[in-house]
Amino acid sequence: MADQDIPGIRTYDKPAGGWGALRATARAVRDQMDAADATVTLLRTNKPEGFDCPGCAWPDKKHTSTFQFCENGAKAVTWEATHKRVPPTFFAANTVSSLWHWSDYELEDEGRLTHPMVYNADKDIYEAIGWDEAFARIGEILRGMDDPDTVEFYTSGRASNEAAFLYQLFAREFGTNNFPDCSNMCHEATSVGLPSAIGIGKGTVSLDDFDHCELIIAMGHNPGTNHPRMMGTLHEVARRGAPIIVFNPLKERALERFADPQDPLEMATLGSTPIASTYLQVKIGGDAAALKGIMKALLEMDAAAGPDSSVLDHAFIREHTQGFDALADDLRATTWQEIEATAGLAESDLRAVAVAYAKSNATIITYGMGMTQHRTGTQNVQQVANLLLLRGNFGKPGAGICPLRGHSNVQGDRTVGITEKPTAVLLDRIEQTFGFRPPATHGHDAVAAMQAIIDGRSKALLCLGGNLAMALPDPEACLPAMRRLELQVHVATKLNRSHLLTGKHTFLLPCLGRTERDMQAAGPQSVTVEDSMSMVHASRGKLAPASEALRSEPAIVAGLAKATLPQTRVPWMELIADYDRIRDAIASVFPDFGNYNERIRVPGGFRLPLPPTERVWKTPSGKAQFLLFHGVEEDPVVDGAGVLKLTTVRSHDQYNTTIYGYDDRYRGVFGRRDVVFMNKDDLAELGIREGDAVRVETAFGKGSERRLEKVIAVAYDIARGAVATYYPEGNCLVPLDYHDKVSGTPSYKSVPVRVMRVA
Ligand SMILES: Nc1nc2c(c(=O)[nH]1)N[C@H]1C(S)=C(S)[C@@H](COP(=O)(O)OP(=O)(O)OC[C@H]3O[C@@H](n4cnc5c(=O)[nH]c(N)nc54)[C@H](O)[C@@H]3O)O[C@H]1N2
Ligand SMILES: Nc1nc2c(c(=O)[nH]1)N[C@H]1C(S)=C(S)[C@@H](COP(=O)(O)OP(=O)(O)OC[C@H]3O[C@@H](n4cnc5c(=O)[nH]c(N)nc54)[C@H](O)[C@@H]3O)O[C@H]1N2
Ligand SMILES: [Mo]
Repeated sequence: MADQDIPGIRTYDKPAGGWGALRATARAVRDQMDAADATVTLLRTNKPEGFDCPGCAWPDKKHTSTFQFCENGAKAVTWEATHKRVPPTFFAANTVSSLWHWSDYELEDEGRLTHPMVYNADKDIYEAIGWDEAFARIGEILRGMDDPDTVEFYTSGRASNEAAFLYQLFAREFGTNNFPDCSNMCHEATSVGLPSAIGIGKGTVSLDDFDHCELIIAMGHNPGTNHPRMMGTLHEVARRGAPIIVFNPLKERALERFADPQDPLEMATLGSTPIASTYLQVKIGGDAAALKGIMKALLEMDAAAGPDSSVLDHAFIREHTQGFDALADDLRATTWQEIEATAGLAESDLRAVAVAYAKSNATIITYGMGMTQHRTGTQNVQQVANLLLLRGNFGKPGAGICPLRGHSNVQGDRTVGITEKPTAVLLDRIEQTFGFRPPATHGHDAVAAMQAIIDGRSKALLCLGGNLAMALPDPEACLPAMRRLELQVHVATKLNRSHLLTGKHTFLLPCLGRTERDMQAAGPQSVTVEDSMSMVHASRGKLAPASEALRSEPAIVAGLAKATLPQTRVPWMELIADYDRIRDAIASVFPDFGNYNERIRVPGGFRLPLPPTERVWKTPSGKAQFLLFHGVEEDPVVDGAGVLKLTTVRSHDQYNTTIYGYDDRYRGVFGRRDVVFMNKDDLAELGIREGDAVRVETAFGKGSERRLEKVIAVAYDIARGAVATYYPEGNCLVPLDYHDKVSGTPSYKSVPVRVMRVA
């Protein structure tokens, strides 16, 4: 669809996967690792005695399967296991101010951090520091804080269960529930929205369910890039003829056609398999309306089919749910005109989805950030649950809800206590196990933490991984605020921009990655992680650590805690000597982890209980709940002249704020990221030609002060009225308080904007 003469913009007419994916993998290996090391390392990914892929949270068949090829998994692994290093001499040669001018790609591509470092403001450089001294100085500063609630404990979702458990214990013994975490920017709508609907804030399907489903509805996710191992599953489902209905404003190549590198015939013949049977280019933010349309159509079909109708699962609705009548009233009161206008889809298309859904005896709905990162994120997720409940799609093979989680252990971190709103049960159990009473006052999530930092209420920020300043919206407000902090501690594998926003005292503490051997007093250790289907399993790295000075995340957290809390009740050093002891402590606080150590020694690990799979509903009423969606208050400017809706997405060559490279192969972009994807009719209406330099402005609030400059317009097969750009570049257009009021999730996927040509 691209003009041929725009540099780096080409039409990509091949399927996703295939030989292109193999070539890209070879390139990732060549750029980062020795080929021999890489082969051995990649072969250990997701194996019983191997390590869990840091790429995504999609499960594996019992972690026993033969090697599953995955281009973006290989990128994640080789990026971590790279031979490149960032030693103290690098910092001596580069001031922090000079590093600021490096791109995000260049910063991380320098390689792995090797030594603990402390910022010296006089010289504007990071200098090496010993571990004990770093711990002692951090401990002293933390002890000097007047109020524990002025300290923020951020977690990014790569941390293992063991590291995350110790981290929350440290923060709570210190005296706060300030747990901003990456999940707050990601699947918080799931964590908050689903418990009131089905009694648990997690997905309910297992991999086996994909063998039995008769229909998949895939909403707002891009698995060819972000959950590549899911493509094997979708490929199988498509090949056995089950329909896959996609809701996505952008045409994503992997959801259209995929060549499975695992399939010798497809590879040899350059064949491919169509994935989506129907592709509906919903308007940005139109999913809840689309779901209401499908439900409205179902209700009408059910009424037309008479008293014995099986369009709805009446027995299930009677026995297991509450709120059906109110839902039905609301759907009848909602007009097709409203639905069509908000969803941007025709009544006939939504009726066709309802027919397919009514035919299927077992449906899975999968969804990602295209559903959660909206001001209506929580309601979007709840409408998914409603649709599934109408036909009893819980607690039977082949059916259920499948949120595609982000980071490889983001779900596990939440399970083991990273939450700013602890339950009384959690506090009691921590007290019973460790003998101190943790605070009960609710703490900050990610947005609230940054707001507190901006206002000066919070003075210290500890980060267990991640790149918080770049991940959050509104860099204009966040970046200067970070520099005003009294203390920053970053536990990290690689250098990123947040590390350059130095406060009064700033420390970089380099840690082991998943791929590396973790040796403690009792010998080599495994950690555990939970995938997006609630399977908990062990992960053990084998590579020699990137530097002898590295420590594991649990050991760093223990070191910080011990140095900060002289009266601690937690035997930190004993716990980290042998991670079995951390797991015993986890099992003592969370009974679902009973016999934790035995159960992770079984290949594949174990599954945490998911009551909805047994049609048990841990809601206050004991029933699953239909929850209504009436829409949110209007956007400040929704349909003003020339106002479009912006979404921010990941390219094929990035992992969140980590930029592996500048290509986005499946969308036909090569060697650049400064693009804005637009519908060709919108371009024409605005008098913009493809390749023109444009400016994107937020269409409300400070308005034209929020600008993305120096980008070019690219015509793309995207819904009318929708605009897409890359994350994190687009974050400057998202106000920090423009978020889902229920879950706090920033509305990264739906911002009213104007686009104009610049000279
Ligand atoms: N290689 C790689 N793997 C990753 C990551 C990565 O960055 N790189 N990130 C990890 C993390 S933390 C996460 S959370 C996941 C993210 O995985 P995804 O959820 O797939 O992430 P996004 O790139 O944000 O893509 C969201 C999709 O939603 C669509 N979309 C945008 N707005 C709307 C809308 O209003 N409605 C609908 N229906 N669709 C919409 C976009 O077109 C895009 O296809 O992946 C994880 N895995
Ligand atoms: N506009 C926009 N913004 C978004 C999103 C979006 O779709 N659009 N998505 C949001 C989502 S879903 C998420 S999850 C957040 C991501 O937010 P974060 O999780 O904070 O960000 P990452 O980019 O994943 O963090 C990368 C850094 O993690 C460190 N790291 C990597 N591996 C390890 C490890 O094993 N241990 C430790 N300690 N550190 C490690 C490295 O130093 C690396 O630089 O961003 C959010 N921001
Ligand atoms: Mo995420």
